[in-house]
Amino acid sequence: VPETQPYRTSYHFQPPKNWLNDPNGPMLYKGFYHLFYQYNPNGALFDAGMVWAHSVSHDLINWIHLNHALYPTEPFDIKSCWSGSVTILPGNKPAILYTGINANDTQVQNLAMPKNLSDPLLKEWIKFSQNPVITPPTGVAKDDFRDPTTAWVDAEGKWNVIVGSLINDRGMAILYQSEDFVNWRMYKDPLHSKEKTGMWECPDFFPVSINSTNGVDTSVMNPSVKHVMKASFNSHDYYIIGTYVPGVQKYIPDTDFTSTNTDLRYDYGKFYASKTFFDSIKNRRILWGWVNESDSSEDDVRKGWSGLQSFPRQIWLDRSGSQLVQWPVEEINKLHDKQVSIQNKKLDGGSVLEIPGITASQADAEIVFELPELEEAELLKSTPVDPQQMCTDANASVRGRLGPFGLLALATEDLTEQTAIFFRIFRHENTYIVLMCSDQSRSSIKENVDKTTYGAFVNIDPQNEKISLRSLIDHSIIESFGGEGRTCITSRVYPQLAVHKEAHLYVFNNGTQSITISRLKAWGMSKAQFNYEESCLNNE
Ligand code: DQQ
Repeated sequence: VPETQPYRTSYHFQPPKNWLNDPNGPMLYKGFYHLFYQYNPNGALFDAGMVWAHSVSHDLINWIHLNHALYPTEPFDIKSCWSGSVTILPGNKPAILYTGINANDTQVQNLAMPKNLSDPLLKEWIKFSQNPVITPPTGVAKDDFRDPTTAWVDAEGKWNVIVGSLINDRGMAILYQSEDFVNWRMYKDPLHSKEKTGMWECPDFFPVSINSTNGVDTSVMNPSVKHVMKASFNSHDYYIIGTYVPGVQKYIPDTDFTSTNTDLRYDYGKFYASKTFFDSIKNRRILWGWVNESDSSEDDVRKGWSGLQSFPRQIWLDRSGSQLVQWPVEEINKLHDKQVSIQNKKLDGGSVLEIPGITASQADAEIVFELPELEEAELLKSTPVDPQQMCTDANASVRGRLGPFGLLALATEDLTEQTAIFFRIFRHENTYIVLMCSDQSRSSIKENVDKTTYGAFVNIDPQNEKISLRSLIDHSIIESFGGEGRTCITSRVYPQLAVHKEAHLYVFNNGTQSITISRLKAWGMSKAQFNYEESCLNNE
């Protein structure tokens, strides 16, 4: 990471320059992971003329940037090639369905196929000559119809795909069916919809195993799976878990979206327009999400780029069946450099402990806390409802009893700059409540940066389980996983002083009660390799 670009990351996916947003069509093909993504080849901000940039990897860590897979050329996508997905058709033939912005600014769904299936890199894509294959139905505005999902096969052998939309203040997943992947008919009802949710961008619909962390292929339907419906709206990725009844094309959520802040999210910080795919080699489902900037557009233009992809996360159904769990893919271990460990260390109230000897600007830290004084937790009179507000009202500098305790990341030695990721434990009637916060308020002495505090509850009972925190720290992004991945919070920060060698990492306890670090492991991270296919350089 050059000194002049302190915010570029060392192991998060990003192109060398320009604007990036949604992950598109992730897949595994002939041993290569493919990641396409929304990209503006002309600048650091979002604009017309979006393309599908394309990169491939053997390990989800090191990437080769290829030529753009799709870019505006035809009347049906002349203004932009927007988001979409890949479906692997029988015979191991990948097909892209994507949204084109046509000459008339209408959002239409287009099909593209690889030119040469024997090329594992799938460098060239051919747009179907009779595109578009799907156009907005009556009653749908021309700019509220986009982002087709990976298709699945139903009990009758038909292809099913959903497209995000909005009708009369009701966000929805409109269902289309096809026998040949070319001719699509709209099903009479949307697969799901909900009032007051906004336009459903980048929907995702996939099965998760009830009894296993393994993933399953998108077309799997049997009593051992539940189905997840994800939709992106109001700047967040919300999801519900439920039962898919294929014959009648009904999706019955266990609990529907409520349009309140109790709705489940993949991430309670910055994370949007995400997409999953099934990795058939390692039998897992992997999630990618777009993490946008928190600095100003002027800053983005100055630095020449904007947007990151999250670190890829494995995703599965929690034992409770009531939520999902996410965890960085195991390949991250390849980047682990120098390791520091701490065991059974008491942290008195009001203390700070440095994690020394690793590159704190690019690190992976995992801590398990024990709470010997759990009964001392603060009592809450009523059931708390707004965790983000609780984190905002009491940031890391506000002393509590059990907590705040956690990490101070990208911190200067004098703690002037610091991003605090921490927990507070409360008691309400006979239960304990675990609050997780990511406090960016002191992340930088710079102004004109969005320093909003994020917060969420962690669905664990500290009487039976220790409290764990893992944070992936990478110059200007911190992805935190609380309660072994039950609650995730991603933030973007722009320290001015705590950069490179000036960045430090600490464990802190700002409660009055002592806690114990039962174990801590932290690694400095090596830099991932990002290379070009030679010919790529001629593309821009
Ligand atoms: N981004 C794409 C759209 C999608 C939105 C355009 C979500 O297809 O709805 O870049 O971030």
